[in-house]
Amino acid sequence: MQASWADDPTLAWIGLGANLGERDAALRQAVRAIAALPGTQMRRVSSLYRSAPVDAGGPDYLNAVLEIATRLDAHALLAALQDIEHSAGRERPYRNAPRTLDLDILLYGEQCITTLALTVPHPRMHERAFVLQPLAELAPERVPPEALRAVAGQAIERCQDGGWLAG
Ligand code: A4P
Ligand code: MG
Repeated sequence: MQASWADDPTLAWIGLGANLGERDAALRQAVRAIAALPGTQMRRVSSLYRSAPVDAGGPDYLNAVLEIATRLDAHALLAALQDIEHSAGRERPYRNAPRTLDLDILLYGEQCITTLALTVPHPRMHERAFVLQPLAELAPERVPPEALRAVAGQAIERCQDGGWLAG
């Protein structure tokens, strides 16, 4: 059994999305809940973006990316994020259904992880402006310029700087 605690904190980037309910309040609450996880420290948050649904229907999304330093291992972090999604009323009627809160692990340090439960880097992140644009604000070295160029045609608007967290 893999240990849930690492000796040194790992930098990780979490993608946040919501397209149902009080979207900005849900994202703010999620950031607070992630920052309160054991062994976890919030470092920075990106601007807030409004984006048209990609490969999905329903209302526009609000999206952002959060940078944390955590001693939780990647699977323990995933389980914690799923608990937070559940607390926000997340339901999963079908794949890519509209959602009150989606929390995805985009990057976990330099690790590449492929298990039944978890794929890191997130397998679809390089196809999505709503991930790459906010991630590039925080960790430009992790976003290849050609990937950003490839998603330049997607409908996305930066609607607030990092101050959105203050509400
Ligand atoms: N899983 C595997 N790898 C990861 C990871 N790196 N992070 C597994 C999080 N979860 C990961 O996810 C299904 C399963 O993926 C989990 O049980 C976990 O073990 P889910 O959130 O329950 O459901 P889902 O919606 O089917 O998948 P997912 O991965 O969230 O979908 P996507 O591909 O991320 O797409 N358009 C805009 N504009 N903005 C959005 O935020 N989001 C989606 C969701 C589609 N279109 C969007 C947006
Ligand atoms: Mg998800």
